[in-house]
Amino acid sequence: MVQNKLPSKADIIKGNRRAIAKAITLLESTRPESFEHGQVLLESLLPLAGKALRIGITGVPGVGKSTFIEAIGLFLIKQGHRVAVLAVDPSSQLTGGSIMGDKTRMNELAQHPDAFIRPSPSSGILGGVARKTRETMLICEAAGYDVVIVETVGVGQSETMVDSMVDLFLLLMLPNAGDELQGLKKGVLELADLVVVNKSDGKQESLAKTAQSEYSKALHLLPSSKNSWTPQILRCSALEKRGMDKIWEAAKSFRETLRNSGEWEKQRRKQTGKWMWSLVEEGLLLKFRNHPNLQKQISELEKAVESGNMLPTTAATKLLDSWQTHSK
Ligand SMILES: Nc1nc2c(ncn2[C@@H]2O[C@H](COP(=O)(O)OP(=O)(O)OP(=O)(O)O)[C@@H](O)[C@H]2O)c(=O)[nH]1
Ligand SMILES: [Mg+2]
Repeated sequence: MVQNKLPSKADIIKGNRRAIAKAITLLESTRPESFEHGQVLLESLLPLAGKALRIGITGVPGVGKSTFIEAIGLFLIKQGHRVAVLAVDPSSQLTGGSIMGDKTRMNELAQHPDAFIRPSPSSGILGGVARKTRETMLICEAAGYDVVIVETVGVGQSETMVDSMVDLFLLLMLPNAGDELQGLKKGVLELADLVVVNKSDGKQESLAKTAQSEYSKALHLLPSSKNSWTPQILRCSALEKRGMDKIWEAAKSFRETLRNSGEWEKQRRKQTGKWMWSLVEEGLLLKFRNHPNLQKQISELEKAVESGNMLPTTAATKLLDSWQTHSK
């Protein structure tokens, strides 16, 4: 890539969308040179990042995530905020990405000059998706987006991963409490700082009210959550764009509580440390698996373990010993 084609730091800070998009493309690149340029650029922008409120949003398919993001996004823009929406969708390689697939549900937001919407990076590995999303988040923050929303589809691991990159985790729920609670992935409810019962409109409004009180009870039965904040259960209608004010009030109150207790900074520091370690783990594993001197042994031992001729512990010890010998 020619040097002068690289996006400039100044353009990104000014919020130039083309420059932001280019920077993200560099970070997502698999070409070592482009990747390197992306990292240098990101490093130079780092001092300007970190000022946004980072919100993770999850919920089962059809709960109304896209409709909700459109509603809250437009609400926030009206309040003078600038909103970036990123997606983490480990399956996006197959589906083409959740955000792009239904951009029609975020039509107004997608076209707004104060919003930036980016679909999930299309890398099959969850760790890879996480890294790119984190880095994209930093670019967006440096570009002046002060609310970053990270959407994830409700499939297993991705919630925990999104939780490790945001400040506030918001769980959207359907108004039919009983079924929903059972259908939820274990542990997801415990991650939530805000639980929002969506579709509280028309015939479903009374159902939503019941759900709200059911969830309140359920949450109080759970052991105390990640921090000193008591999770709140709210209701909204994303379709009718009602309830956004209360949700935003709760989000601000959350930030206030955690800032006052010192947990805000602590959580961010912990997340960054964890991020470093996950990169180390990923890198090591990749080197290990691709080590030219280990290939033969890996496939032999794998076969031996799978056929029941060797204990996994024995095989793992052998491989780690060889790795140690070869990486000296
Ligand atoms: N009545 C009502 N319908 C809603 C509300 N929010 C979303 N819907 C409808 O629910 C359906 C699913 O909404 P989406 O926003 O696409 O849901 P999603 O969670 O993004 O779904 P996936 O992208 O498939 O995971 C659509 O038909 C929406 O119009 C709401 O507040 N009230
Ligand atoms: Mg959607």
